[in-house]
Amino acid sequence: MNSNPLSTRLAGLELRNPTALASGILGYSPESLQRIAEAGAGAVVTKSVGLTPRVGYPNPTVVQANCGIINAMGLPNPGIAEYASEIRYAKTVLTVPFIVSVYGYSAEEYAAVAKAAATAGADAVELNVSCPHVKETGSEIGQNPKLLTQVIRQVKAATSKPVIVKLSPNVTDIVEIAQAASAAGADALTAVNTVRAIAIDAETALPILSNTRGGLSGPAVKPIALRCVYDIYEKVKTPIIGCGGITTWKDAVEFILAGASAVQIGTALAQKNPAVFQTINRGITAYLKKKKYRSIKEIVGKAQRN
Ligand code: RRO
Repeated sequence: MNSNPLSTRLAGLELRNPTALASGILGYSPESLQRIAEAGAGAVVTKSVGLTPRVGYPNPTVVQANCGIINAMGLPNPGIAEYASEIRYAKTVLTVPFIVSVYGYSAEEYAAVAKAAATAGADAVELNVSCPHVKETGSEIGQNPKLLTQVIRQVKAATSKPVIVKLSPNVTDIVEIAQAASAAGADALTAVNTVRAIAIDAETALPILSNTRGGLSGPAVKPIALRCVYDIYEKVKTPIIGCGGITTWKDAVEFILAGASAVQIGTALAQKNPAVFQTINRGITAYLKKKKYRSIKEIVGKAQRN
């Protein structure tokens, strides 16, 4: 019998616990990703990388909102050719599964970047088909089941590594999108990316972010993300990674009860410190013990009514 009640097998990856660093929070540096592993994360996800470098949007790119933050970074990244050597190095440093987030402007580009990341040593790729505010990529692909299917099929054909698909909450029916991703061969679904939002400065009478609109994350979006996980689990068999405002062990347990096999933590890390991973893992362990469950596997989807 497995003696670690927190261990999770997901998309072919063995996680010592169900908490992972969400994409976009700590960038790309292998050392800072390993610090998060040492603080207790069961896996780490990089910021999204594309085929060619991108500068991103000018400042301001982040603004504090009530119970969360709104960002429009604009996908700043070094491009996969430069990042591939960091991926190779990261594999010698990292002690937990290493997931590289990738994006592209076409199915071919997603496949090329995913292949390069996997060849360099990524344990899995997470397809960013949900960035809410960069044209011709992200959610423009992830809200279109046909395009999404093409992207996932081409990525699956280009690599044998697990393919995780990060979904957008900014759609009419997330279940339809999750079903398309699952049918196209996604090994896991991350639900969800940020919620489209805006902040306005009454003094200047202008939007605060240089890009005008951005994506809201943090506790404000938790009930939306939780509903997305619940809805997907009800209809789709592919494993789910919950993401959206998870700050405490109770938040994490709620996502697992809704149907998540693992959770990603982002904004809580930006607002607290890396100890949040250990605090959440300890809390989940205490909950399992108190409720007399032997492992988290026993509670995945337990809140579903049918
Ligand atoms: O870089 C960003 O502005 C960004 C991305 Br790629 C994303 O997927 N989600 C988000 O809120 N911001």
